[in-house]
Amino acid sequence: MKLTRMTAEEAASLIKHDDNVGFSGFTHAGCPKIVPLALARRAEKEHEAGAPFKVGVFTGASTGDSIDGALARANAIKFRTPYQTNNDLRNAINTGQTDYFDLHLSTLAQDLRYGFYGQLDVAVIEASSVTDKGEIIPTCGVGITPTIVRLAKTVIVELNRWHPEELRGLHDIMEPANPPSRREIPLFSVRDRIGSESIQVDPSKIILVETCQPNEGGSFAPLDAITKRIGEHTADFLTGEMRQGRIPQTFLPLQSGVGNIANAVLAAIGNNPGIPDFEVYTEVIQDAVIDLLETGRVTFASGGTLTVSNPCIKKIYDNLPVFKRKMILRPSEISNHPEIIRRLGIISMNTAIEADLFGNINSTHVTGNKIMNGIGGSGDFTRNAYISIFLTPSTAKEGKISAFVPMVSHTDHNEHSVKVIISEYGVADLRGKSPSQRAQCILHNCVHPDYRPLLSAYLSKGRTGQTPLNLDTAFSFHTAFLETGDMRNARI
Ligand code: 0RQ
Repeated sequence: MKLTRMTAEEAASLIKHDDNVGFSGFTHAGCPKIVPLALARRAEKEHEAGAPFKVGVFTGASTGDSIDGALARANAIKFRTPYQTNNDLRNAINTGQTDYFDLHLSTLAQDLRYGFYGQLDVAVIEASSVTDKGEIIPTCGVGITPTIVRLAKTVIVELNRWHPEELRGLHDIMEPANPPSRREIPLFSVRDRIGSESIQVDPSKIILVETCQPNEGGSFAPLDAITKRIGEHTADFLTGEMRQGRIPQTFLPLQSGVGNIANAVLAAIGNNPGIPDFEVYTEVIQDAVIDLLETGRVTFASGGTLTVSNPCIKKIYDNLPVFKRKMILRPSEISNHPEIIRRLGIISMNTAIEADLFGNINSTHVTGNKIMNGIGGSGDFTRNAYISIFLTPSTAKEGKISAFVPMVSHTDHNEHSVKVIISEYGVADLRGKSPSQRAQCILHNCVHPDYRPLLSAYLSKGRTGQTPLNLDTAFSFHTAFLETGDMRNARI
């Protein structure tokens, strides 16, 4: 059958107030653009006419500005999950305009299948090719696409000709069955293919919208002295583990999180001659991985998305046959699957906003109340990794904020999941240590010298017991920041 074709405006008009909408992609990669922009314009018109217009938004992770930015500015988001990084959306969440619930990325697709969040009305996805029989090839990010196109009543496909049709073969699409019929995920090495190259959708559900839009990718900050030191400490720690025989000489697959620090650390590991060529099993493939694939330091990369700058995606597309031999893109349910992370022995490296002296990590909130981005896949990997590492500069905002505090103002990863913390000052290996030993280890290896006396005083006044916590001053760093703008004014 011939697919139904529409303009972006016509397609957006199919979405009703209060609908639940699922979008393809993971970070800016793989996200539709012109239909969400048309949806935002429509919401503005409805609001001008005095009519309510808000939709629930599900995505793989963060999105490009055309989804989160445009819809947040149009006040068109009823609720949003999971990870987000857009400034306008962040403001909408932190001012109470939009409800947000944070979620482990591996669980969203299955939660939708289980019906936890109600009916999914419309899926809006980006594709590099689509046939009249409903065979769809995604672009450079997969996310929750296989699940939302199956569950939604209407599937709007933005066929984006900016992406080459030859992307076929880059993806490996697999959706597990629901319990009690669920079986093991048969993935035993980073390179295994366990699914199909394409996604099959009932063609009668498809509305086709054609476009040619570039990616909405940003760029990465160059390596500075602090991220360089963090990278070197991480590489030294990993080579030490190899010398001790705790990491095999063939090495183990690496996961690295999102952002500048993760990108820089991966580059530093790649530059360390003590670390053999390695594989990457991660969610977000950033520029550094592509550089290392080119030099051969990374021998294969499995991810959920190509979160790369536009010059980098151009390089990939110009050499697609070569990169297709060295990369696979999977749905987030598989790229972040706890079973696979545990089985492959992945070493996870994610960035913290703050850590406390006992090894609890806050990845998401500033002063406990304001969301930054979200947990993303950091929980999927941290809880199940062979070794879970957190990276952070010892201070933020010109030293007025210490990344190491008496007690985290929000807990995303608790002391039982976090094995190692690394700042530019050094490595705190928390394995096998009691809470008091962990506190001393973090204090001496990771904390900025400006904050060592304060944290030392805090520990010396801690109550006796298993954990030297002092309820009276546990949040003294945060209250000092809120009252004076500088944690160095904390009263212990
Ligand atoms: O603020 O942008 O105003 O300068 O946070 O910090 O140092 O640039 O580091 O880009 O790597 O982001 C944790 C947010 C770090 C990110 C976080 C401020 C700092 C700066 C950014 P400015 P940097 P990064 C897989 C893994 C959670 C999810 C995750 C993240 C801004 O890595 O979202 O790991 N992680 N997913 O100044 C106040 C503090 C602060 C602080 C830093 N203690 N208090 N502000 N900042 N520490 C990815 C996916 O799943 C998709």
